[in-house]
Order: sequence, then C-alpha cells, then structure tokens
Amino acid sequence: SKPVKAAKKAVAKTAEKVADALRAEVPGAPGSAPATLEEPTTPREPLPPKPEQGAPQTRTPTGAETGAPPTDNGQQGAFLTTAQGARLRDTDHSLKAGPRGPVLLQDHHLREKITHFDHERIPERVVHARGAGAHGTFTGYGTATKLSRAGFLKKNKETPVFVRFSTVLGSRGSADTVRDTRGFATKFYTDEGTFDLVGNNIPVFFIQDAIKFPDIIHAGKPHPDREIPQAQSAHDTFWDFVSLHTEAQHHTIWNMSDRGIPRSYRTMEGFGVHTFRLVNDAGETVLVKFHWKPKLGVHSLVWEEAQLAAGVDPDFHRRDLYDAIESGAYPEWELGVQVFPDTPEETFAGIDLLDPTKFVPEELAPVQPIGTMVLDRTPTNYHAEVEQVAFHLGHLVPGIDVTNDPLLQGRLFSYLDTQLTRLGGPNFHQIPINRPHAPVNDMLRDGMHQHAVHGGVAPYHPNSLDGGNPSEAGDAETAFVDVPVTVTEAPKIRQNPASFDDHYSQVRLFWLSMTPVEQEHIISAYTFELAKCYEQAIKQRQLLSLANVDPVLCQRVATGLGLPAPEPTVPLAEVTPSPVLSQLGQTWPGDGRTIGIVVDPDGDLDDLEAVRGAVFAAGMVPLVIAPHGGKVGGVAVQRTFAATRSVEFDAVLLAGAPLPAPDALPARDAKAGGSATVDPRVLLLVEECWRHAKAVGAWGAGATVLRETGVADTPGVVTAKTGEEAFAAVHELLAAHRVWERFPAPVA
Ligand code: HDE
Repeated sequence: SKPVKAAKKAVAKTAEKVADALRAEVPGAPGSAPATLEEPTTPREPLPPKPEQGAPQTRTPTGAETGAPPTDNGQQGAFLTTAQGARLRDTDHSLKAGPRGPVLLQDHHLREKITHFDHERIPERVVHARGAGAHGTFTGYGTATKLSRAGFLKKNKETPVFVRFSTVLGSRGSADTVRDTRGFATKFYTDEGTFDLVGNNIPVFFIQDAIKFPDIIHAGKPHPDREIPQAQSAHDTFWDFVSLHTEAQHHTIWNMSDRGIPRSYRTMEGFGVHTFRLVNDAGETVLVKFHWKPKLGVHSLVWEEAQLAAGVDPDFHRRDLYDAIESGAYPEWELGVQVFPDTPEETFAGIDLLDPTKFVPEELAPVQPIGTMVLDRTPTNYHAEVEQVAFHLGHLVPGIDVTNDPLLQGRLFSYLDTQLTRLGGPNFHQIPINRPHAPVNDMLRDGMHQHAVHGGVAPYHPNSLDGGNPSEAGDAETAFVDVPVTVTEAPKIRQNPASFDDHYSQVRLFWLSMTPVEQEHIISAYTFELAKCYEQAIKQRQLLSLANVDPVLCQRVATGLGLPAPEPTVPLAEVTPSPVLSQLGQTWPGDGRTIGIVVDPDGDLDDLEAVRGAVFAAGMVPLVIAPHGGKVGGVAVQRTFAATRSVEFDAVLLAGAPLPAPDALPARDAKAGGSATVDPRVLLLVEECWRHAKAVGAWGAGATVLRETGVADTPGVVTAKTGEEAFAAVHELLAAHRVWERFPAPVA
C-alpha cells in the first residue's frame, strides 16, 4: 500500500544519512564504503554441519530408522517451515485484518510459534538444578578386570561419557560459586548398557537413610514464606536441621571447608559416596568405593573471591569448563576404587561400609586407579543435553551391583520417579542424550512422547507369535545378574545399626587432617554462616556439636558469634588424621589457568608478545587487560579495566602502571596514603589478587603498581627484568595453587 511504501522509503533515506555520517567519522578512511553485511534473510545453501554436530540420532529403541534426514539440525536448511514442514513466507508479521487491524485467530504459524515458546521450559531438578556438562571418553586400564566383569573396565577399552556437574541447593539461574556440595554425575555409554555413576565432590552425605532426604532439602532450600536465601546454607532452617540431626555434622564440615567452594569443576574430586559391590567372571565379589581424582589437583576459591565471582560472573564454573575445553585444555580425571573384602559384617577397619556419613581414609585403603576420563567436547545444545540428561543409580551394567546402604536403596527409587515429572513421562530414555549406545530390545510400550514405531504383535514374554523374541540372556551373553547376596533373617523394623550412632569421630578426623590455613577457613565459614542465622538457640545448638568435634574450633566460632563456648557432651574421639585430605602441600600442573597481563598503552610493550607466547607454551591462557579495547602494542586487548575483575585471573602480571584515565574512578589522595599515579582499578585488581593469595609479577614500570599498593617485597610478589622472567616466577608459584604463606598465622 502507498503509506507503507512511503514509510519504507523514508526509513531507507534516514539509514543512508546515518551511514554517510558514520563513514565520515571513520578515522583515516573518510568516505570509504563500510563493510557490507550479508543480508541474513536471503535464502542460501545450508551451512556445512559442524563436525561435533552429528545428525540427531535417528535410531529408535528398536533399531528402526525414523527417516529424519541426517542434516536435520537447527538453522541449517535453507527455508523456514512450520512444525509440519510447510514452507513459510513471513515469520515477522501476524496475520491481521489490514495493517492496523486485529490479529486473526486462524494464524496457525503465530499460535504454533507462541504455544511452543510458552512450553519451552521444563521443571528444573528439585535438587542439583544448576549444572554444566561435557562429553568425553573413558578408557579402562584393565586393572579392575580381576574385580569386575564390566566390559568398559577392560584394558584400553574406550567408552563415550557425558558428565554433568552441578550445585545442589540453588535454582537453575543461581550463581556457580556459592558454598555448597557439587554433583559429579557420569553417564558411561557402554556396550553392555548405560552405567551411571551419580556422585558428589564430597565423599560423605548428610543423612544415613533416604527417608530423610526431603527433610534435609526442605531445610536447605529457601524459607517457604520469603523464598530467601537463594543457593545458600547460611540460614536458620539449614542450621536448625544439621544441629538437631547430628549425623549431618560430617558432611557439613566438608561444606564449611574449602571443598565447598571449588576453584573449578576441573579441580574437584568425585566420589560415589556409597559402597558398591563388584563381581568378576568367576562370581567373586568385593566391596568398593569409587573415586575420581582430577589430574590438576583439588583446588578451591577463597571465600571473598567466591562471593565476588557470584556477582561479577555467576557462570564462573560453567564458563571455566567451556573455555578450558574450547581452548584444548581438556579436563582429565582418573577413576579409582578403594577395595574391601565382601564380608558379612560389611565393615573395614571398624568403619561401617553401609553408613554414607563415613568414609575410609586413603591411608587405610589406597585408591587403586582403574581408568581415565578426558572431557573434550562441549554440549551442542544445553537444553537437549545438560537439562534433559537423566541419571539413575539403577543404571548398572554386569559386574557392578549395589549394597544395602539405606541411602542408596532410596535413591534407586527416587531417580526414576523424578524423571517422570521432569521429563514428562516414561519414555525419557528415548531422548538423544539418554539413549544407550548398546542395542535396546525392550518390551516397554506406548506412553507419553513415544518416539518408536514398534513392529510385531507380541510385546510379552514368553511368546510364540514374534518368533519367541526377545528371549532372556544367560551368563554367556553378559546378562546383568543380581549378586545373590544372603539377606539375614531379621525382624521388619525401622531402626539403624548401632554403628550409625557415631556422629562425631570422623568430623574430628577431618578437622585434625587440615593444615592451619585450612582450619582458619573452616572457622571463618562456620562463623559467617551462623552469624547469618537469627535464632540464638540454633547457634548455641550448633556450638554444642562443634564442642564434640574440637574445643579450639568451638571456641573460635563462639568468639566470632559473641557466645559462650559450651562443654562437649561426648568424649572427644581418638582419631588418626588423614593428611591426604588436605589440599595443600603438593605441586600441580597449571593447565588452562588464566593469566591477566595489565598493560599501559603508553608504556614499554616490547616484551608483551614474548610473555603471551610463554603463557601459551605453558598451557595457560593470557588475557591482556588495558584501559580501552582495540589493540595495544599490536596485541588485541581482551579485557578493559571497566569490564574485568580480579576473580577472572589465577595470577596477574603487570607490564606497566597505567595513569588514571580522565573518566576513571576518583583517584585516591596521595597525602591520605593513596595513590595518585596509578589507575585505581589497577590498584584494586592487585589488592584483590594479593588478598586472595594469588601470585603477582611485574616488570618495567609495572613495579610502580606494586609499590603504590604496598605489596612489593611480600611473599608471592615478584619483579623481574623481563616479562618472561616475571612469568616464569609466577608459573612456579602457581604450582602450589596459591601463596599460602600470605594468610596470617593462625591464632591458637
Ligand atoms: Fe541425588 N537426586 N538424591 N544424591 N543427586 C537427584 O534426580 C536423591 C544423593 C546427585 O546432574 C534427583 O534427576 C535422594 C547422594 C547428583 O542430573 C533426585 C537422595 C548423592 C544429582 C535425587 C539423594 C547424590 C542428583 C533430582 C537421598 C551423591 C544430579 C533430579 C537418598 C552420591 C544429577 C534428578 C544430574 C539428583 C534424589 C542423595 C547425587 C530427586 C532421594 C548421596 C549428582 O532424584
């Protein structure tokens, strides 16, 4: 119509004017034509599929092809269609009675598009809602074949895996770096069926019986009246529960330790928590506990850093995992088992192996490596993979079986049950990420979202109409056979074994295994969390528990809270510390760490290229930080002062002392002890790195910044003649993760 054409013309004219003005403003290129952007709405040939974007799996559970074309991925075909495959002429305008008229109900495309959008979200997981995932490969060492008949543990056998890491308490949109337990769930797509190892980064659990899971989770989740706090244990209901329910004290001290705030998913251990039973070809059994050991070591954030990161970069761990994999620093873990004889008592060194609030110190039962896992591929689609993946402890393969741990037994029920609501029905195993790689030949039929078109007439066993298929497999065909464990004759009863009553000995063992720095962190964590509680009675009750763990711990927290330290109610346990529990005292590779390099655009930048090269060569990521974007000294700037914060870096190098920019934050008054010669954002960066015990290096004018911040000549702060020398010194410091001596000496 005429008015529309006129309007279009006017818009085109204005656009031309704006383009002219922009052209004139491009320095050094007056009048030069701007680079033309390809019009994205013009139909063109499909983009070639990315190698990692294989076609959606078209195999149905019965092996039949669905007929979906192999390149049927999102945004790859030339023409937009409806869900029914009809090509569309226009997806930007609703069907209306005239340009100004009402929208017509008959617009199927509008309704289909909006209805589908309205239903894009699925319920988040009731726990472990926030997660990040990656694909990889597990390779068996063959060392476990004498213990288990599982084929994927055989020497050099490669098995695809998908891992989902998670926090427990927070909602899907909560921050990554909160103090919490982390989930570490691995799906092994083995030739003999899928095996799920659904573990955590802490080897013990809050409760000894699954029936209490709703209680602990209700206590940890936000208060039902205000729905606060999000993703925190620092509130009354959590501490009410753990102080009343003292079997939770062991898991809680791990949370209050640095394990509760991991540096990265890549630097976390994983634990199966429960004791499992392995069975070999000869039918012999052993009891085991599974451990994942990260090749990079176990490292954590410091609390202030974790709090800052939660605001500055709530996706800190998700981003770290993604960036590491994309940059080729593939995270790697060794899988190991602690092995115990399968005796009727199911105990080892006096520790009840069915009690999930206890672990077995590695000094008593070393972790024996049985394979290695490398994660080398990020998800293609978060919803399809990370959200829809469904783990379950009952997904076992021949050679691995469960024990009577009452927590484990309840989980065997819960995981299948929860998927029915979360994934909308009983066919979630047909979702691509959940499809086994082993051939499936089940007789599960129909149900919501059934994707298979099953043939045949006799989905029952035995049958004579479909050739008697499928028939049962025997031992020779690697069938899963439940280990015929003898169940003792006993009364039906709601009661725990007596050994479950010891709630404090291993808490004390953990506390005494920590170095002084780590103990300080634990004291601060308890003090912080309890100070966030309003009810005095809850604080006092928790102090009673701490008194049963250790008098110094109890006294220090009590002092912090301004409360009297109570006397213990049980004798302090005699325990032997387990030094391996400490995260300090060893050196580790720094693969995938980030090194911030602060540059002064007006300074001497001769060494910059060489330093970046040295950082890359060390398997780390250099990020150049400057007052403005663009290039400095011929090198691209990746972070500007306005858009970065210390938490992004594992160590910082200073290649200059940038002067305050005219629009910078107010410079401090030199007379009042502040610096008027260095940009305050650089000073803050260095101060924070120093407080968080990170290595700091400088060369050239960078040394000025160290002097201005008052950190020169302190531990872990190095100055060197050249940039490469400064990085070499920082690299060496990074091997210990942090400059631990910077923390104040503990007060006894
Ligand atoms: Fe879970 N847990 N859990 N849990 N858990 C779930 O399953 C549950 C427990 C763990 O990334 C839920 O699919 C009960 C211990 C991880 O998708 C749910 C009990 C350990 C994940 C559930 C426990 C875990 C879950 C929620 C007490 C460490 C995330 C959504 C008996 C060994 C998996 C879902 C993922 C998820 C129940 C205790 C680890 C509701 C009843 C102990 C890593 O089924």
